[in-house]
Amino acid sequence: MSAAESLVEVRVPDMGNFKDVAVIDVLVKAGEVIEPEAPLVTLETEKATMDVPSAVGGVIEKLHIDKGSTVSAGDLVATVRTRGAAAAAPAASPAQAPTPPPTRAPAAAQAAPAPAAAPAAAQTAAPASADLPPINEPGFSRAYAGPSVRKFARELGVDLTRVTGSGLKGRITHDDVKAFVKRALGAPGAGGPGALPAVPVVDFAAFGPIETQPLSRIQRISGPRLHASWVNVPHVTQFDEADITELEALRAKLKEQAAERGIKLTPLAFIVRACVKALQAFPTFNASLDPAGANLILKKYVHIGFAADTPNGLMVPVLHEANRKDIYEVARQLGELSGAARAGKLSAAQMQGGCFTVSSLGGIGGTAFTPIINAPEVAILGVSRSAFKPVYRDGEFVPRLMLPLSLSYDHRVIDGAAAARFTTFLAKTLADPQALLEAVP
Ligand code: CAO
Repeated sequence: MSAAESLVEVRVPDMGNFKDVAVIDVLVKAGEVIEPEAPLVTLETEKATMDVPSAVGGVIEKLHIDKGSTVSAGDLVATVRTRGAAAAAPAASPAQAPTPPPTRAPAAAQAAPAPAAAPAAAQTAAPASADLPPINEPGFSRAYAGPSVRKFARELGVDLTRVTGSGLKGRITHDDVKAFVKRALGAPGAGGPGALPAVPVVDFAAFGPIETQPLSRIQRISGPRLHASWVNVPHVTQFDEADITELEALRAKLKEQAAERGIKLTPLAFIVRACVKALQAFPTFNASLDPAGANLILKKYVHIGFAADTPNGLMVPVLHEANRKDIYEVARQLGELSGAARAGKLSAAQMQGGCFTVSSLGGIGGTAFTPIINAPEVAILGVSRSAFKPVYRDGEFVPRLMLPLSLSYDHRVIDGAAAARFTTFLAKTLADPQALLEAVP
């Protein structure tokens, strides 16, 4: 042995009242090079398991215990040959024996000082991912895991209190820590980092009779698009009401006359006309973000999509150049396009180029809803069923026909104040139907 080398005895630390504790695993072999704090053996009491670490690094000169044997405090576990400064490390004396790692139990072991590695590791703990929650230190020191698992968890920034142990009696293993990190980052095969958590798979037939119906072709196309918008676009919905008492009175007067020309003058035609004016007044609503999200593309045309409920599912025909059409032309084209949508005869061009969408459920019912933006558009107007409500005017309540508006907008592009201004403008415009009848230049 050279002068710089020395032999260090690693002994079983104080384990409180426990004696004749089973050695359930031997983690190193004679001749193996180990780092300081490397676990040598795993012991199991009636209540817990714990690793016995070596306080020093070096080469395992001799192992003194076998798997399956029993040990008590002070028993010799291994002799480690150290080099240089390591020789000065705590050694043969039982009083200087390596401290046991904290375990959930026994109580005496919990009361023991923290392992030497922990404070140093705590200083260097750098989470593998900023997504991992911070470490709960008191909980971490009580977690039921050996020193090497603790060290590993420290390196990855894993809070052991959040890890479920799969080992004997709930002991946390390396694999448990790895599985935790994989889950936190999004497991490979589940979509990689940032993957959405999966919805549980349920065997519905286990609870009663069921019938399986395939989604329609349109549902299969529109579903992922709706989902993409829902997860990519920060939606906010602004609610408002428009007084359409006058509008409905005017529409009732004009309806028959329009019908003679083969036009169904529905509330939707007025709403689309009002939207055109609002989009002209607030150009950021008639825009899209570029794919990098760095620029806003303002459109100099106004093509308005509208949701149509068809036997095959939701379709969104587009009324092109809505800004160049008067109310009758808007109404005529809305009728033609919704007819074509219901018949499944819309061309691709008739569904493309939309800048803003109107989704009217007014003919069906409801008081408000939160429509999903037809991305990359930046806003969508939901319209619910109008109803007479008491409105306070000039010192008294008067019955007014109120139309509920629900404007969902992309908050990356549109501020809440702008959205409120937009719906206020829209409500004011709908309250003045004569202006909506004006010829379009
Ligand atoms: N409040 C009260 N009544 C309303 C109304 C409103 N907001 N909007 C329409 N109505 C009335 C109409 O006046 C009409 O009654 P009359 O025949 O007595 O005039 C009746 O409801 C039916 O109107 P309509 O449906 O024929 O015409 P429309 O222009 O209002 O709507 C269309 C056309 C295509 C938008 C509609 O048929 C439709 O498909 N709506 C569903 C849209 C949808 O599914 N949106 C959800 C998308 S998100 O899943």
